[in-house]
Amino acid sequence: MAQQGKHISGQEVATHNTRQSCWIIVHGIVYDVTEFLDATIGAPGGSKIILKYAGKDATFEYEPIHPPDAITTNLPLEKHLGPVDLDTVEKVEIVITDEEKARQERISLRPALDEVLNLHDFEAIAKQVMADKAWAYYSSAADDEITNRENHAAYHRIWFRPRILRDVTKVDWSTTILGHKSSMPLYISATALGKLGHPDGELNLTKAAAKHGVIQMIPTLASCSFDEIVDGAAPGQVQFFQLYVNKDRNITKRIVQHAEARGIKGLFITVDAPQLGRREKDMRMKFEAEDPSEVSKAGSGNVDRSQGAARAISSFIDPGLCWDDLKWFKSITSMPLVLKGVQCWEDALQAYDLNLAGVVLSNHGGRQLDFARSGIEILVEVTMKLKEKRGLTFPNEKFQLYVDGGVRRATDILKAIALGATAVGIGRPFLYAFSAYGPEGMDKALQILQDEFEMNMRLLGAPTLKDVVPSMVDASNVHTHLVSVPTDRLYDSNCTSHPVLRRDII
Ligand code: 173
Repeated sequence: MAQQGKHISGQEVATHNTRQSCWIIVHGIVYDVTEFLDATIGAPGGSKIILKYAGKDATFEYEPIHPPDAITTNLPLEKHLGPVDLDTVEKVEIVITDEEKARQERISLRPALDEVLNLHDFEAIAKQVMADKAWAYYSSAADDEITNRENHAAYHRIWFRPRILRDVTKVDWSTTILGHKSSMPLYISATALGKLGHPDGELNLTKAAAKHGVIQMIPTLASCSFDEIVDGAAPGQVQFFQLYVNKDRNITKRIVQHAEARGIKGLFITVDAPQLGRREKDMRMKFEAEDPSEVSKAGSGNVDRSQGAARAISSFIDPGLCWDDLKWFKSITSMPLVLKGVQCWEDALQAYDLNLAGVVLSNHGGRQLDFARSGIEILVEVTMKLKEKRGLTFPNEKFQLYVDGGVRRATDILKAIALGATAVGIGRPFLYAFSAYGPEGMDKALQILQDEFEMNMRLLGAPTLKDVVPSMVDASNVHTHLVSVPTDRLYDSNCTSHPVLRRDII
C-alpha cells in the first residue's frame, strides 16, 4: 500500500494484475478495484474489460464511457490508493486496427452536412462512420427488433385530412411542456452513454437544445456527469431528468434531491425496465471483442460473455419498484412526476388517479419487450379510455401525454399532437446526428425539424398547434398489426454478422 503523500510507482501497480488483486490507473490515480470486479456496478463489458487493464493505465478505455466521477463515487475511499508516478507507468499501446483505419477513411468521405436532408440520413451515415461497438449499442433493440421497426411503421398507418383556405402566412409550432416553453412540441429523450458516439457526449445535446429552445431530458446513465450537463446549460435553460430507481433508495433520494436542487423541472421515472431487454447486436459485439488470451492471463475463471454494454451497467436498477413507491417519491421531491414507459390505458389511468403530472407512452425505443406496441398506437387507446372513464380531453395541461419511439419527421409529431399528445420524445436520431457530425450535426437535426414544421403546418392548414385536432388525421388503421416488413434486419444484418456465418461484410 502506498504511503500518504508518496506517489505509487508504475512497477508496483503492474504487480497487481490478477483477479485476486487488481489495481488500475485512471487519470493518474491508482484504484484497487479487486472487489469491484464482482460488484453489481461493473463497467460495460463487465469484469473482463477491467481485467484487461489490471495493473495498467485504463484511462483510454474509461474516458469515452463513464462520467469523470463514476469511479470516485462508486468505489469506497479506502480503495483510492493515491497518485501514480506517471513517468514510471508503461504507456498503454493504442493499436489502430485496420478496421479503425477504414472507419477513419469513411469519416473523411462523409457527405457534407448540407447534403443531409432529413433525420433518416443521419442514421444511414452514422452506421457507416461510428465505431462498431457504439453503433451496436445505440442501434440495437430487443430480441427480433420487431417493436423497434413497428415504432416507426405505426406512423405509416396514420394519414392526414388537411384543411384548406386558412390563412397560414404565419405558423407557430411552439408549445409548453410541463408548463415550460419549447420552440417545438418535442424534447430530447434520455439515452445512455453519449460519449460512445462523440467525445463531448450529452453536452452536444445541451448546447443544441439551448440554441433551439428545446428541452433536454438528462439520463441517469449519461457519460458526462449530471453536474457537467447542468453546468453546460445556458442561463434559464430548462432540463428534465430521467431516473432509474436504485435498489438502494438512499442513493435514489440523494440523486433526486440533488437534481431538484440544481433546478431540474421534471422527473421522468423509467418504469419499463425492471430488467434490461436482450439487445443481441450489443451482446454479440462484446462476445466478438473477447480476447481469450488476455482473460486467461488475468486469471479469470468466470467471465460473463453474455453482457452487452447496457446490461453490464444496469444491475443496480430495482425490479421491485411498484406503484406504492410513488407516494415516497412525492414525499422526497416537489418536481412534477412523469412515468416513462406506460404501455396501456389501465396504467395511464392509475397514474392519473395518483395525481402524477403525466406519462410517456413508450416501449423504450423497442429495446425492452419485443412485440410491445408503439407509443402512437397506445396514445389512441389512452385518450379514448381516459375520456370514457374520467371525462378527460387531450392535450391536457394537468395530465400530459407524451409519446416516444420511431419519430423521424415533423409529420410524425403532428400526428401525435392531433391525437392528443403534448409533445414527443426523440432519442436515437439525435445520437446519430452528433455521432456523425458532432455539435453541428445536432444543430442541423433540430433545424431540419423546424423547417419540416413550418412547411407541414401550412400544408395541414394549421396556424398553431391548437389547430392540429383529431379530425386532421385518420388513425382508423393504427391498431392493425398486419404490416409488410420489407427486410428482416435481424436475419440480414445481425445474426449473420457473426464471423463464422459472415460471407461478406456489409
Ligand atoms: O436502453 C438502454 O440502453 C438503457 O436504458 C440503459 C439502461 C442501463 C444501462 C445502460 C443503458
